[in-house]
Formats: sequence, structure tokens, C-alpha cells
Amino acid sequence: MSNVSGFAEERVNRRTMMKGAAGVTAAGAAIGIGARLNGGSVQASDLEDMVQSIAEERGLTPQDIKAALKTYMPSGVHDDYLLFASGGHSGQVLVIGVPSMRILKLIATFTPEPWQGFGFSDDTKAVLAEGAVDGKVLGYADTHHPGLSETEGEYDGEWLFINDKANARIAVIDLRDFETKQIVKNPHYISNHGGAFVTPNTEYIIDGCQYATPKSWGYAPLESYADEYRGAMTFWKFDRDAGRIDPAKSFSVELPPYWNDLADAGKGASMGWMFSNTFNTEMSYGTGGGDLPPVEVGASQRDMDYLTVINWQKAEEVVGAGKAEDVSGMPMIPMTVAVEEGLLYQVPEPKSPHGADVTPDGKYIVVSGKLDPHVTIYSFEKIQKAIADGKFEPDAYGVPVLDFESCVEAQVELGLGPLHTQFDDKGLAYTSLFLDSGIARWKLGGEGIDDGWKLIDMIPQQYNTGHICAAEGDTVTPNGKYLIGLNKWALDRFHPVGPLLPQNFQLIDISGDEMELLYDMPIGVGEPHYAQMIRSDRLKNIWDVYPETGWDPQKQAPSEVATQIGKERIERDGNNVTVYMTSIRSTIRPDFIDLKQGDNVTIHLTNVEMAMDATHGFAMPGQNIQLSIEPGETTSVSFVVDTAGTYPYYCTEFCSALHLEMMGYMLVAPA
Ligand code: RUQ
Ligand code: CUA
Repeated sequence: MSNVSGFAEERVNRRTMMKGAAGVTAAGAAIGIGARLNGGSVQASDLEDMVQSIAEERGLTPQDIKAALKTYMPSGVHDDYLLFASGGHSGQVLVIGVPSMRILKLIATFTPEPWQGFGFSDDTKAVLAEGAVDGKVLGYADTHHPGLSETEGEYDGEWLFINDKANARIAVIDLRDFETKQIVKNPHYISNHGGAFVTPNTEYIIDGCQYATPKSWGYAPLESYADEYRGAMTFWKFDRDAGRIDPAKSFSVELPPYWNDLADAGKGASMGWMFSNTFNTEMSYGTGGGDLPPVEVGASQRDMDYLTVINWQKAEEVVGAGKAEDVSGMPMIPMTVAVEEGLLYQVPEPKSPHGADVTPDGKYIVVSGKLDPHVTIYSFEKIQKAIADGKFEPDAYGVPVLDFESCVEAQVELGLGPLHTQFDDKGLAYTSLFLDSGIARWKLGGEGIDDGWKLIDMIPQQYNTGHICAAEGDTVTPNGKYLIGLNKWALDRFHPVGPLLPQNFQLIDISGDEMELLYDMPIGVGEPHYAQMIRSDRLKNIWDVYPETGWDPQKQAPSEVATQIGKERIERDGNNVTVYMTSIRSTIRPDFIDLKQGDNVTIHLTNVEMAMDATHGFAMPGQNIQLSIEPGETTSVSFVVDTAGTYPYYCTEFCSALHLEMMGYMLVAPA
């Protein structure tokens, strides 16, 4: 008992300190905590009775009680891990505490999000506009794979990247303020999948073309598929100081018109290389309006597809030496050059591969074939030896295809529909089984391990597991402890909510000999696909408030249009009107804006408060404007008033007792 309360006290202290730092009545919080602790010091026998009676009343099994105790976080206690999960079709990123599975935030990423004012303020509109395709600003994304920035193969808690599969875009999120700062549109292809995967020092963010098209998705008839259509692998250069992807230093490697699926960066032994699954080596494009087999048949004819292997460090040198071609403003290494320079290889892979995952030591690549019950494990050393020994034949495009037997280390039969693999701290691997709806646990092999490459057990999932995510399971030092199944349609797990079913995250304890299911969590926004889980203490740089009043979160620097209190004003130049506005509890100044129909208006709004909970909103009715101004932030919004009328604007966060009075009138006189 005393150990338990000691632990609780330590956590409580953390909470009291937090509150104190926030300037919130620490004494009040402490009184509440004291009461809770006293209430907690019960006799063991009382505890037993209490548990017994609750369990009986609610029909809980001992396993249920254990799971509840392992996941419950007392009020105010923080989770040990944060899960950054894709929000799927919502185009957002979900931030979830583990083990409590509480949603902490949805980060607006590729789509407008009103609470955060994302896609409403001028600067966030500009972020969405950067991601325009053929001049169209998009209102959706198919977000798949979040990738946390890494230093020496470990998560460093500074940046997060995520891909939009549908439109081949990558977004950059700053983990100081959890806001999206940049969206880049791939100039070489229109759909991606193998992204966003980072190299061990976040030198590059890998992004692989999924469906082949002519370069830069120009027009060419399907009959010219083999000649005109191409795949590619893009390496986006990340500039940490600028906090942005630098397209000027990014490049692609041209690939045959096969389709690239999931990818992973080499690390440790395989540093400098990357691996991607490649399917549809049959080059099926469906019926083409004629008698050809449909894609799902045409693309499943051959027994083997390929693992694409690229030496990105070499590719970087080749681009530096000027051997790439400019394609739509970004360098692309032609296939012929990539082959000549020895930076591009393919290794046969069993039928329709999906996931490719590099083991923590970088020595092996685990590949799952959707239509093969095995995972195939390739040895990086053997791949290198096969290259050195010239054990390859060119494919139709001259790309060397290495001898399968020479590269394979092992195959392990796991079950039906293996997709994705994660790793723990005990030399075990976990692979999702989509068709079997479960997660297989198996033992890695290699030098000095006699009983390796062996299935251990399987835990069922509800249902159709896609990706899985283990604590820091993509890094050189996986933590073990927790594993999450990212399952597809939750048929019967939750109360019905109509025909569109939520997805289901299932939290599993993998610390013991048996895998134990702890928690079911419905995801109500889209199909998440993938997530990464980071130790919360690695996120060291999170800001409570912006560093100073008048902060521009896009530039992460003081804003040029910040307004100090008392300096609010309205400037008119012809029909261009600029409003320098401040917000502070419980006033928006100015509280009157006098306009004429047809005026072009820009409001620069500064939240001059620096208290942690002093966020203000700003809604302008009828103008599609909703902003969120966090403490210290300056944000701007521009619009044209084309209709005469009376528009009461107001703060949209219930910030104070006089919040409803935090408003003003914008009057637009008829022209
Ligand atoms: S993919 S599970 Cu992007 Cu495997 Cu969906
Ligand atoms: Cu500020 Cu309500």
C-alpha cells in the first residue's frame, strides 16, 4: 500500500506543480488532491469488498478489472506515451494518450478545421493553398502514415510528418505548438503511399509513388503504359532549422511503372539505404475499356513481385554531381543513371507484398505478402553480397533483379493476410494478420539465436487488423510494453451508430508472456491506417503559450503586424481597410468597424494575454471566418465585404464571466 501511495504522491506533486506553473489556484487543487489521497488509503479488505461489489454489479471478470487498472489514469495524471495516429479521410492527426486512450487533440492537417481556425486565417489558408493540385485547393486527404522526426534512429519529439495518399502530399507539423506548418505537393506523381517515413536523422522524408502515371501525371493513353508510365521514389529534404521541407534540395529516383507500397528507411547496418514494396509488376492497368483482366486479377498473375532497394546516400551524391534531370522543377534521377550508378536494385518478393519493416538493428527487412501466409525476411548483408557477386538479371527496364535465394534469410508462416510488422525490446516481432483478424507474435533470429524465426502466439483482434503500432516500435530502441492494433470496421464492439462503422484501436499489453487485450477505442473520424507511439517525456519542447505577445506561428517569430494594447486602430486607404485588433478578457478592440460595401478588409488580431488558458476565438458571421488566437498569437484574416449589413463579431471561446460581452459590431453601409 505504502508503495502505491508513494507513487501516487509523486504523480500528484507533478500535477500540483503544473497547476502552480499555470497560475491557477494551486492551493485549491491541493485541497482536492488531499481529499482524494485520504479517500484512497483504504484497508486491503475494504478494497477487496469494494472491487467485488463493483465487479458483481457490472459483471466484470478478473481480466476486465486488471485491464481497467492498467489503463485508468486518475484525473490530472498524464499518460506515459503519446500516440500520433492518422485521422484517415478527415485529413487530420489524432493525438491520443496511452495507456488511457484518451483523445487529447485532433491536429488540423490537410483540411480546414474551425476550432483551430485552420484554413480560415490567411496563413493557414496559404498552407492549404501550397497543397493545391492543378491549381485546386483540396478539402480532403487520405492520410495514412505519420512519421515522427528521428535523431540517430530514435524519436526526438520535434516534428511530425504525414502523407496524403490520394494526392501525393506530405504535411509538416511542428511539435512545439502541434500545428501544421507546411504541405508539399509532389511534382512527379499524383498518388503516393510509401510515406511519410524518415531516415535515421530526418535527413529525408521518403515518399513513394503508388499508382503509376506518365511523369507529373500528364496525359498518355493506357496502351502506352509500359513506355510512358513511370513510378518514382521521392526523397524530401528536411531543413530542421527552417522547420520546413526544402523542395529545392529534394529529388526523386525514376522507377519502372510498378506500384510502390509501404517503405522503410535502413538504419544501423543498413544506414543510407531504403526499402519499398513494389507490386503490380505485371503492369496491369485494368480492362482499359477492352477485354483485358481487371486490375485485381491482372496485378496478381505473377508469383513474385519486388522489394525495391535504393541507396539514397548514393542518390544524393548523384544529384549533387548534376546527373539528375529536371522534371517539373524538381530533380529526378533517370532509371538508366540509377542503374549505372548502382543505387537501384530489386529483389523478388512473394505475391502482392504490402508492409516492409526494417528490424531495430537494421540487419533485416521483414516483408509481408497479402496473399502469402508467410513473412519473408531479407538479410541486408546478403543483399549486399548478391550485388557484389553480380547475382542479378535485368528486368524489362534494365533494373537489376537480385537472386531471391541469395537474399532471403528466413520465412515464417504466421497466418492469413500478414501486413505490417513492429518490434519490441525483447527481440520479438509482431505482425498484423488482416484476414485472420489477429496479431502474431514471433521471435527474430540471426547470429547467436538458435530458436529464432519462429511463431510464438497470436492474439485475436476485432476486426481486420491493418497496421499495428508498438511503443517506439519503429526506432532503434523499441520499448515493448504496449502494442495497438489499428483495426478496420468494428462490427459489434460498440453501440450501433448507423451503417458507417467506426474503426477500432485495441490496446494490448505486450510486457508479459501472454499478450493481454486492455482497451477498445472507437475512432470516429476516418480510417487511420497508421500511428506512431512516443514516450511522452521525449516531447520536451512543447509550448504552453507562444514565446511572446505578437507571435507569428507560421514563421515562429515575432509578427510584423502585432498590435499592442492601446495601439488598436483602423487604417483606410481607398477601399482597403486594415484593422489592428487585440483581444484580452473580456474585450475585443476595436469594438466597432465602419465599412462600405466593396471594401477589402484585413484584420490583424493579437491575443495580448500570456496566461496558459487565455485562448480567444473570433467569429465573423456571414463571412466564413472563425479564428483561434492562442495566448501571444497574432493572426490575420482578409476578406471582401460584398453585402451591406450589420455583423456582430465575437469571441468563440467561453473565456471569462463576461465572455458573451466580448464582441463588437462590423457595419457595412450600402455602396
Ligand atoms: S497502409 S492498413 Cu497505408 Cu497498410 Cu493502410
Ligand atoms: Cu475571449 Cu470569450
